[in-house]
Parts: sequence; structure tokens; C-alpha cells
Amino acid sequence: MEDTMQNTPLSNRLHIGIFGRRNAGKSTLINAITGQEIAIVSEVPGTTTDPVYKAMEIHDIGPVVVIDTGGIDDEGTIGRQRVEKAYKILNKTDVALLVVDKDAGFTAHEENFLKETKKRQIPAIVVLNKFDTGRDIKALEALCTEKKYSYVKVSALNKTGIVDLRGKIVELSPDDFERKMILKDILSPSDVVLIVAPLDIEAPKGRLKLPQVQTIRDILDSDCTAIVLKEDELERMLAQLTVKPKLVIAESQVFAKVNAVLPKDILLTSFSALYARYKGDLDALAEGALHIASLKAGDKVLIAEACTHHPIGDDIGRVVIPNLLNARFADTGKKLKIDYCAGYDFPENVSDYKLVIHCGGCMLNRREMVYRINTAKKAGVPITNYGIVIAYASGILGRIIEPFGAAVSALEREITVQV
Ligand SMILES: Nc1nc2c(ncn2[C@@H]2O[C@H](COP(=O)(O)OP(=O)(O)OP(=O)(O)O)[C@@H](O)[C@H]2O)c(=O)[nH]1
Ligand code: SF4
Ligand SMILES: [Mg+2]
Repeated sequence: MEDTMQNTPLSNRLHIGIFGRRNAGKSTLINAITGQEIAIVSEVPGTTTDPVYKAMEIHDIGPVVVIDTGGIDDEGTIGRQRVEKAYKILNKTDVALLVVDKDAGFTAHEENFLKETKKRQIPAIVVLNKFDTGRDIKALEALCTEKKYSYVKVSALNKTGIVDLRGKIVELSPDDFERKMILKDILSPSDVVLIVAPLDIEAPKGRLKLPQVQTIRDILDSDCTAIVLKEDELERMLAQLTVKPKLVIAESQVFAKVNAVLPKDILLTSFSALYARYKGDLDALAEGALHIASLKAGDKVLIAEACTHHPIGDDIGRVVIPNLLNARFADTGKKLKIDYCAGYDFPENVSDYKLVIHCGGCMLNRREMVYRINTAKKAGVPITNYGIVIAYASGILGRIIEPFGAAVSALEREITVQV
């Protein structure tokens, strides 16, 4: 259990968000749920400013991350920013806890919050807190019953009602909160999968990337064999193997090389395609790439990266993709207008853009990635991801999505652009 607690990436944990007005007892509740002094508690309203995360195990669910947030009723310029920050946490929340100080009751803040969770189909539990003070809460209970809100009565201070709350979380947590497999569904026992992992400047020091590690685990879980090799070893390995590999998975920077040496009858895909499926919607992201062909100079494109790292070398988001997109207008001297967003700052409105290009999203949980895809879909803006754009530009989008039988119509419309 210790091992799971430390090693399950945040992105694969059920995200439990704790929300509510200032002083409702949110921080006291995260401390009661986790059994640790994670967050600062005080009678001063507005004590929690930035979200606080704590990874833990919940029996019957497994690895979760509990997130304490600032008050949803904060005021003033900074206060409103904190409210926004708290609401942003909803983008990745699988189960929402709305803490209500039973003596302060329900206000428009609670009503609005529950409307929002309903709209986003996020299961919400109303936590009627400060139950120890003994005052009557019949009216509040009647309200919850009438409005069909799921609720529990707790005293975060005395840690009573926490077992009931955990039970409710187990009951309401979606069974499929994470897609359980990366590629298990397309493998049969004893299949051999080759992973081409270049050790270039972008490779993390002394370890493999998270998608590579998770994919290897999925291959082993499928009773298959994973062979990890660098791109220069691929031809030699193919010649040596006495069985035909079921699949070759390549990082996008070596697509051209791998595509050139890999016989056409061996399936090829990429981590970008695997993760588009695992975290989001492969059909939508593959289709999104086809819109590159209709971009015009001056069009606005949003490049969204989930991590805030310093760009290194020919950074894929800052250099490789912009160059690739602008190459089409090179002779006119004109360019696309490219905006960037990083971390959790994905805009709520993307309707100004002609295309959104997202990173692989390996550090995001599935709910957040799906939320971002849906934000683009609702605005009628196509969305794709880095690796899929590179596959498209290299003329192999069709090949990398073929293993999943995805987007056949998209395949037919595929047009190769000049890199
Ligand atoms: N009596 C009683 N007091 C509580 C309970 N839960 C929290 N409190 C008190 O309520 C006050 C606010 O608690 P916090 O946990 O800091 O509240 P919060 O919602 O995190 O507040 P902000 O971070 O300011 O948004 C503190 O004085 C707590 O001791 C409870 O169950 N019973
Ligand atoms: S979440 Fe995005 S930016 Fe972060 S490591 Fe994964 S692909 Fe890169
Ligand atoms: Mg707090």
C-alpha cells in the first residue's frame, strides 16, 4: 500500500475537491479526512488562498487526491481571483464536497456551486458541518431532501461523520473515473510491443517519461512483452526478432525515422495517440489536426501546455510546432498569431481561436483533459495535440491511428502538409 501511495501519479487518482464559503470548515475537513494537519485552520475568513493537495488511499476506491480550496464567496480583486482559482479546481474534480456551515446555511453561493456541478455532471456531496454545536438543522436537511442533494452531517472539528462521508464518496465516485487501460484492449497475451524512446535533450535525466512507464506497465499487465529501444536500434531489432511485433510505439520526434524503416504491415502508433485515447478523445484530436490545412496567415491558434517548465532547445510547443504551422506561409512573410497558456490557466472561452493545440496532457487527469476538449468543442473550435500535429505533418496520422480503428473518415480526408 505504501508503494501505491507514493507512486501513483496525481493524474491517475480520483480527485476529490473540497469547496465552500470562507470559514465553512474546509481546511478542518481535509485534516479530518486525511488524519493529518495538511491545511491551516483559523477563524479568520480567507485563510486558505491557494489550493492544497493531499494524496492518500481510500478503502474501496484506491488512490485519491483531496484538494482544499479558498472560499467561493471571497471578495475584492484578489478575493475574486481566489474564487476563480477554486472554480478552476472543478475542471479536474471527480467528486465535489460542498462544505456548509450549518449555522450559516445556504446562500446563492451554495446554489450556484451546485448548479455548476450539476451542469458539469460532477457528483456533489453537501457536507453539513459544525454539527457539534448542537443547533437544529432540520430546515437544512429538508432543503437537501427537497432538492435531492446528497448530504452528510459531520463535525470536522470532532471528526464525527467522517466515516459516513467516506461511504458517500465511495458511493458517488464514478466507476470509470479513469480509463483503466492504455492499450490493453488492443493486445492479446504474448504479443510483443516495441517502444522507441529517443534519449534526446527532452528526455528526463536518469529515468523514463511517465507515459513510457505507464505504457510498459499496461503491456506487462496484458501478459505481453515490452522491448524498449533507441531509434538507431530499431532495424537491428526487427531483423533479430523471430516474432512479428504487434505494435511499435514511437515518440513524435522519431516518427520519420521509424516510419521509414518499419515495414508497412507492422502497426505503428505514438504516445500522443495513446494518451489522446487514454485521457481524452482520439477521434476528436485526430480530426482537429485536419484543420491545419485550412489555417490562414493571421489566424489565431492557442498552444496549451499543462506543465509550466522552461522551454529547452527546440521546444516542441514554442519552436517545432509554430515553425511547422508557419512553414505554409513562409513565402508570404506572414504568420499565424499564436497564444500560449500553461499550467491550469486554460481559458474558459476559446472561440477566438481557429485551432487549439494541446500537449499530450500526461500530467492531467482524464476529467480535466475531457473538460478542455469539451470547452473547445462547445466553442466550435477544433482541438488536437502536439504529437498528432507532428504525425499529420509527417503524413502518418492515418498510420498512427489505425491500430485503434479510429477516425476512418478523418483518415480519408488526410492531407499531407509540407514540414
Ligand atoms: N465548532 C466547530 N467549529 C469548526 C468546525 N469545523 C471548523 N470549525 C472552525 O471554523 C473556523 C474555520 O475553519 P477552517 O477549516 O479554517 O475553514 P475554511 O473553510 O478552511 O476557511 P477559509 O480557508 O478561510 O476559506 C475555525 O475556527 C475552525 O476551528 C466544526 O466542525 N465545529
Ligand atoms: S502534461 Fe503536457 S507538458 Fe506536462 S509532461 Fe505531459 S505532455 Fe509535457
Ligand atoms: Mg481553509
